[in-house]
Amino acid sequence: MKNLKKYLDVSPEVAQALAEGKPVVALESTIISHGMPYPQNVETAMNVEKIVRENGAIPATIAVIGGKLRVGASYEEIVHLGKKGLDTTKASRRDLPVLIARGEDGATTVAATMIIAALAGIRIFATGGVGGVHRGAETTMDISADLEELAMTPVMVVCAGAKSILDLGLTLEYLETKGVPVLGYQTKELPAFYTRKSGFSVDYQVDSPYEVASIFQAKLDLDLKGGMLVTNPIPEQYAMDFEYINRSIEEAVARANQLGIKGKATTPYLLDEIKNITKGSSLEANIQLVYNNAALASKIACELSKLEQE
Ligand code: PSU
Ligand code: MN
Repeated sequence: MKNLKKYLDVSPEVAQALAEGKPVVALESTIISHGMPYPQNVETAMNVEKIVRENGAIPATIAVIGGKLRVGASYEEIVHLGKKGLDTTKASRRDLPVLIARGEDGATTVAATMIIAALAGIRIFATGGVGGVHRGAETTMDISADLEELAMTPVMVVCAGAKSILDLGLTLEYLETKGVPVLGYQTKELPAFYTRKSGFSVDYQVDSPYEVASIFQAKLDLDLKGGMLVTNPIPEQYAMDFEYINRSIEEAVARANQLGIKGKATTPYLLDEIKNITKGSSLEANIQLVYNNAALASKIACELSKLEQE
């Protein structure tokens, strides 16, 4: 890789942890700028970092700051992105070179966070939900770049499944075609973000952080291209009513279609509209599932770092 140092800006704490083979968990920043309102976004991001530490790993929040690929963003940088909200560029794979050349800021999606994590040598990444195949993709061709990234970049993503703003069946088909393992943590059913159930099955149920780490190690050792998706259901006590949330999602999708919302604006629009339709009650569920994923990702990172030292 040419001149990586010119582009990457890794915090001293994360750099040292990586050099010593300690567990590190990457965290994305679109969830901060576009996924939640201020100030809950900043509060959640800081709590997530704390949870990662409590579970034995080092957090590395990733963003583009002044054209640099920042790994281990500071509190000030997180506040900056959180306050700037939707005015921050939502940065996926295609946006990175432009932001770098222009010296601008960007909040990284799952795809862009995976790229930057891999460049820095981080293997595990925790978030809320991933992008996927949108409903109606057979005519709109709206398929998140997150899926292509999972197909090619060697980073494990721990999430709470995907929101049913997506076509979950088509999303699973796409991941199968691209050779991405979809694991369910202590479940056979794909969780649907706000709910523990979706009506769709994962490829494999896994039951411990060690098991997940050993599957991923085999994938890395064999140099099989791409990442892996670990889907972790929202804790029971925070899960939303299946019928209620699905009705709210239907309403949000219908409104987006009426307004002709397209491209990268679609996912942020739907997230915000669902929050409004549910009068904010979806936000608490969203926050809790992210905490749950951060804890699991950290435990997996600890196991993987032990395996790597054997
Ligand atoms: N899904 C969520 N919350 C999110 C996102 C998706 O439930 O915050 C964000 C993530 O950053 C994800 C991005 O990578 O949206 C996907 O956007 P798109 O569908 O435009 O690829
Ligand atoms: Mn899209």
